[in-house]
Amino acid sequence: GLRAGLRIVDEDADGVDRAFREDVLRGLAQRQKAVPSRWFYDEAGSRLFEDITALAAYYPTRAETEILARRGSEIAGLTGEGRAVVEFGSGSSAKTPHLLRAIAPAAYVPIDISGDFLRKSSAALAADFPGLAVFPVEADFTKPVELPGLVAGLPKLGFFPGSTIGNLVPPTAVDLLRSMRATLGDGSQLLIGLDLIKDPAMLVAAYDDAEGVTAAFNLNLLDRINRELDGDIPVAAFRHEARWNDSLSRIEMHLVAGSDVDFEVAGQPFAIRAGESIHTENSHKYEPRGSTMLLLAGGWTPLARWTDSQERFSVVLAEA
Ligand code: AVJ
Repeated sequence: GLRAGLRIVDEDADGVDRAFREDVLRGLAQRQKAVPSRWFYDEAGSRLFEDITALAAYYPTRAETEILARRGSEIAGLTGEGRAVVEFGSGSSAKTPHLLRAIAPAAYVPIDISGDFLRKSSAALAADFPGLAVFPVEADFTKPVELPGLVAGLPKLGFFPGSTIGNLVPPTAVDLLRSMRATLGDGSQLLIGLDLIKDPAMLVAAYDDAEGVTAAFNLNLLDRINRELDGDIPVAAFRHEARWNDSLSRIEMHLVAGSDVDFEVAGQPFAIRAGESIHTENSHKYEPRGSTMLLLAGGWTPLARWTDSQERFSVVLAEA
């Protein structure tokens, strides 16, 4: 059953607005304009991301789900019984049932910054797993999170699917892994999804689909800025672009200006020249040794690694 939600971070609407405004104003003032990708996920953006996961070209969701569905008993053999599963950024918790069915945990602790989403998906999951104790925690998991006292005595299995770690540049990714280590404690394990380096054409196709859903997802950020930060960015002057940055091993998403544009956001003037871009996302891809080095730097020792049948995506189990 669903236990009383614990409100650890109570960031009010003003607090979110302030952080958004600061990130956007700082990012648009840079020589390479940039807005952090975490601001994609307003209501429209979250819906568009769900649409992305169903696209033929966007392989990560299907590949990772295949791994979790097929490797459940192997994963369970290595995690053992009786752990509390702690999911970071649980969102809609779409992949969680596979894991919960496989390892039959003692408790499930979804952590998400979005309380509404968290409560809805926790309630749905608790209904599907009637015997499972569910303790949702509304918090920013980029910092160490205090877990509910009722799971304090249980060994933890952190769950961080979706290759969300890929959105972070390596130093930030290492900080996050260390925070998770602090949240989960000694004796814990982490099950994490990492996307693999592959043919750049396949990578670019996954981030620039023919249906234009990813383009809409990227451009929605400008609509959000205009709406929430009193902006007048001419959205139609920008086009979506996905680039493979080979030296940094990442897909980058940009919004490229088709003409010289002047605009305002929150009373501040900005200008962008034709051909210049606003950099909106990094999605880092790893080869096996790179993911091992990243995890080790973050305080985690890999125990096992699985890929899907087409070797597009990896899931790694590591121990503290
Ligand atoms: C949710 C961060 C894993 O990087 O693949 C999908 C977001 N961006 N298409 C990713 C995303 C464009 C996605 N993550």
